[in-house]
Amino acid sequence: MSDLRSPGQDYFQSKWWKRKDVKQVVVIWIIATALIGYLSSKIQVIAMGNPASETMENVIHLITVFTWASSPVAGFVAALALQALSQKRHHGDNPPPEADHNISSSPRATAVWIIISALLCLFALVVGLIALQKDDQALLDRSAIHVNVTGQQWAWNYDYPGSTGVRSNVLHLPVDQPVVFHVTSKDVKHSFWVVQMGVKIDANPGYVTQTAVTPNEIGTFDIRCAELCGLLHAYMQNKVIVESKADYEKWLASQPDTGHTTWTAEGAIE
Ligand SMILES: [Cu+2]
Repeated sequence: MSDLRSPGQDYFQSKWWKRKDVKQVVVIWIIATALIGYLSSKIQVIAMGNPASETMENVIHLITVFTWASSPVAGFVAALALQALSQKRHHGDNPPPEADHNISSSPRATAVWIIISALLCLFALVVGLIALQKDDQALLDRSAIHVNVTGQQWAWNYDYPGSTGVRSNVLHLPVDQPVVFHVTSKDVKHSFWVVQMGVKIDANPGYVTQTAVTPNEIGTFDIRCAELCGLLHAYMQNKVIVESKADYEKWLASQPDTGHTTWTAEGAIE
């Protein structure tokens, strides 16, 4: 073997795929990819609960696709680490022999990795943009009701434009009815997150952001702040009650006029 060749060249000019350590890495890679892909996608979805809107079903689909697309990368890193850690370690005074292969000096390996990561990024960008476009279309639904959402340390309040000044700290929504949220904050940045409906948007002081969803399940679901906003951020959560149209109308009519509805339906702060 010539001393003039770099270790990386040796590695790729020998029949590297027949090496025992390479075969071990490939086997661990396949197992780790399957485990990481399955567990990561399942645990995330279970943690968020059953979907309460079509938007959430799309979000779960997107999470699953992204997780499976990235799990071979995570699986490969895990396989290299596990294979290396499982080898005999050197004990005693004599140093171990230098490694006879060095993949870091191989231009071919570098090129393969750059191409794979570029393709993965492009895939995430295109699929993500397509999903976002669906959310934007929902904002234009003319049959939607409107709710103004105000975040402040550390609570959410909901105003119903067009009602008699109804303000509530529990969100009520009619089932199967599109709703547009106009979201702002009184103090610092928060993030309005209706967990089981797959809706999340920043609440910024001085601005109104908008998002929309159609709840399709009757029940009680979680609303949380998803932006670290101070000491009691973890407690900045309340509930959304999705009910029949009749129950919703009854609830709205039973609420006292608090004089808090200060926005227009378009979301501008008056
Ligand atoms: Cu917060």
